[in-house]
Amino acid sequence: ILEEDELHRALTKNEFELYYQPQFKLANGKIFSAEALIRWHHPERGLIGPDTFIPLAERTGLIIDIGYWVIETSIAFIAQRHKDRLSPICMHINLSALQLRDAKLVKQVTKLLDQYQVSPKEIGFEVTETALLSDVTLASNILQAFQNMGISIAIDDFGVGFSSLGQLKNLPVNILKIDKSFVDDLETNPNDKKIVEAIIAMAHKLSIHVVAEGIENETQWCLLENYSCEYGQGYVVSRPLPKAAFNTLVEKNK
Ligand code: G
Ligand code: G
Ligand code: NA
Ligand code: MN
Repeated sequence: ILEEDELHRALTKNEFELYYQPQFKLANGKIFSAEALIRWHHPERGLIGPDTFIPLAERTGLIIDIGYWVIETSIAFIAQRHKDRLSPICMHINLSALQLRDAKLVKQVTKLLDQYQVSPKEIGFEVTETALLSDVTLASNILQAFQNMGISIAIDDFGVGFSSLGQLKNLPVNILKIDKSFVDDLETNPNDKKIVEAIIAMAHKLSIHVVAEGIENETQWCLLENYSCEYGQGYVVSRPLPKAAFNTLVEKNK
């Protein structure tokens, strides 16, 4: 069982690492952005994924400090890419529900962007439908402030939560990420095909871009492209990678 103390230690001893997974245009496979995904190098257990420790971090409130570390590390990575004269990439950062109730968040992000000389256009935030449920007004005010700055806002895992497409029109949303579970069954389930097609059409009518998650093969890629989905993310192009491998892949993809 993971303990709160270990999570504290992970932060102070620098045991976390960000991996980066490319997001690409379905039309040509070109990488234009990425999602930052946290990993934990546990001294006894080895590499641990977020599903095993983010829930504990949320229960204990440590997600605030961990989330801040994730934001700063992502922004620092973009700044380093500038210095290395690498191609521009928009970095998408996951936010938990608790972070969307933290009134200091907007100021902190503004300060980090300024400190690292990174443009708001170079980052985006991903939030789940359920994260928006707890205090919709405060959460949507925070997201609106980010959107006003030029930071793009994505709804993650769309379709598995409880929000409706109707709610989308009241939220500051630029991107909708179709959950992997729909992509998984595209080839076999005619209903999933129809749902995905409808989600994409509706999003576009609301001027919201669509990213399909968890694309693993060319068949899924083609189907999604035929439904006018613009962007994708998945093993078919790359798994989440440590920063050096990510940079190499992006340069090769140019
Ligand atoms: O990296 P992986 O594909 O295993 O991610 C599993 C889940 O963990 C995803 O739902 C993802 O959104 C979440 N996750 C990954 N990194 C972070 C992070 O930095 N903060 C938060 N809140 N969630 C994250
Ligand atoms: O919930 P969120 O969408 O943020 O989580 C992304 C999760 O999906 C991460 O755990 C990431 O490693 C995983 N993932 C990304 N692409 C693929 C894929 O093509 N196949 C599978 N099985 N998992 C994927
Ligand atoms: Na995410
Ligand atoms: Mn996602």
